[in-house]
Amino acid sequence: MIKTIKTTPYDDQKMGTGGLRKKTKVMMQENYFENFIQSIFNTIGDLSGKVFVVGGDGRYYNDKAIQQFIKMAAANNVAKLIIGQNGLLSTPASSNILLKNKTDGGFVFSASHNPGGLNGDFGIKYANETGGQIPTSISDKIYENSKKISEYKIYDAPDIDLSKLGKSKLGNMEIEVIDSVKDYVEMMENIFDFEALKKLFRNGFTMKFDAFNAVTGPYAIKIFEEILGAKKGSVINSNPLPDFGGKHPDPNMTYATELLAIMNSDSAPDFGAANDGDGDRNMILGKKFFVSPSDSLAILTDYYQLIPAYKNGIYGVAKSCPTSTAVSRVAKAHNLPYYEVPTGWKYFVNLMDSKRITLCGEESFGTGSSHIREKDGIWAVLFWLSIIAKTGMSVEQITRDHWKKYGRSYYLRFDFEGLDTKVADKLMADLEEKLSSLNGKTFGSYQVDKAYPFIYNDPVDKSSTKNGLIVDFIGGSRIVYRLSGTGSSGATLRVYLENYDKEKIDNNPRQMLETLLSVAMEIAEITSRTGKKEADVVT
Ligand code: G16
Repeated sequence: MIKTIKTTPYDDQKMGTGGLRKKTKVMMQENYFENFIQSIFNTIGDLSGKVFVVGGDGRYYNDKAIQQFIKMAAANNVAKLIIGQNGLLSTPASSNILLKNKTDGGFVFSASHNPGGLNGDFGIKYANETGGQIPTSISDKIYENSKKISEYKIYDAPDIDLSKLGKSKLGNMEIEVIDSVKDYVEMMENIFDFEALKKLFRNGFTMKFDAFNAVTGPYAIKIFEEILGAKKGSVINSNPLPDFGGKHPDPNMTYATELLAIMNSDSAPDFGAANDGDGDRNMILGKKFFVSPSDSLAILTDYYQLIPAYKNGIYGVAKSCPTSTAVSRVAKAHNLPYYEVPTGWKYFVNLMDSKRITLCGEESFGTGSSHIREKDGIWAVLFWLSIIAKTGMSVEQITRDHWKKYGRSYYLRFDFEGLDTKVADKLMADLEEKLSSLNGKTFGSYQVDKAYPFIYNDPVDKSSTKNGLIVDFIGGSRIVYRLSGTGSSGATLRVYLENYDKEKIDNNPRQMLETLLSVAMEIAEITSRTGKKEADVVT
């Protein structure tokens, strides 16, 4: 039986950079999740004939949310749902299933790299038929709808058993529970040379992959251990748990402590990697060696010809604005079209669909290609392993070789977290006001070349987006300021620093950026406005 439930709107359901992300307890408020899903359905309009992919990263409230979603979809006339077994699908796997089955959209219940559990975060990522997350023009409509919502429809029925593969029905809606891993593995086999990778492991190559007890465990066990032959135990924290076993599934130098301890020990394996909660972010490590995500994108681009799927050529490459300029030098050397977009994977989608780019990446530990319309953590790991297999070099040798060839973009991101939203907004507004007065000004040895807001004009849909403030210095250094779009409470100011050096490639990034950090603090008056003398997280 279909029930119509009367509800009252919440006024905070505006999506950020990676969908709607809230504290789990906020998401669990009465009708909160349901209001938002109904707002999406209302925005789409007629749902008859529509097919959606559904999954999540296994975090707390996933089970309840998926059951509610199924019942609401059936009540709203959706024709079919394709659901990952036990409700599990990584974000890249979901994008693949969406595109492969030419469905009308996909839902991943995940707050990505944010912690899970009752006291953690929950989130909803919504992709449309492009396979990528919806553009702002649509999320704005959903937000408007959510502010006016007065009722939602839901099927009054028992929960669906998601542990069994196969088809069933709820009302007129078909439900197909699929293997969460199978299609993804097939896609990877079609991109990379798996025989070369098997040989690498046969020859004794060792790795550790940290899945943070989130969604990538089953994917990583299947691919690295079962198919490629990495030693049993190469994948750690492989069991998806509702609270991720208390881990913060953010693959970076601050949160991947267990993996970092392994990789920094004298008995470190040859290679280390981690993915985030929903499997779209990645971190790459060598023995006692860290690869910055910006360098990773540049290196993958430089070696694209080694990968079967790309060996006949790629369209071009793109990075997000705050990502270092390293990849731009590679693009130039290979004569590849090169684009810079605002932060948010969705901005790459138009460039991929219009065949302007094949590879892209972001400083926030995301790299990917047009095989899907999301960033892809395991893909990045397989790409690195392929470079190692084909060149015979270690992670460190590959990276140092890159710096020798192109120079090095010393790069770090400083996050000032938990700021009062009003204070953070004012800091950015005032900084934008004074940007033009900075032109030509000197701060110690740094002279401002040009200071300006980053404005992106999409060549495909002609939309214009402003996100981030840039201060370029003479000599190639730069500061980018922007506010995070993925937090669940308060504001986070991100300060991205880059110092390019053609000759000096062996220095410590922190030392190389210390003076620029003081300049960045001074320009934005960070301490006097926020009370923070230093960043909370440095990645
Ligand atoms: C999301 C987007 C990414 C983006 C990131 C930025 O990542 O999908 O494209 O780089 O947010 O985060 P922030 O706005 O906090 O800097 P994810 O992995 O959280 O979905």
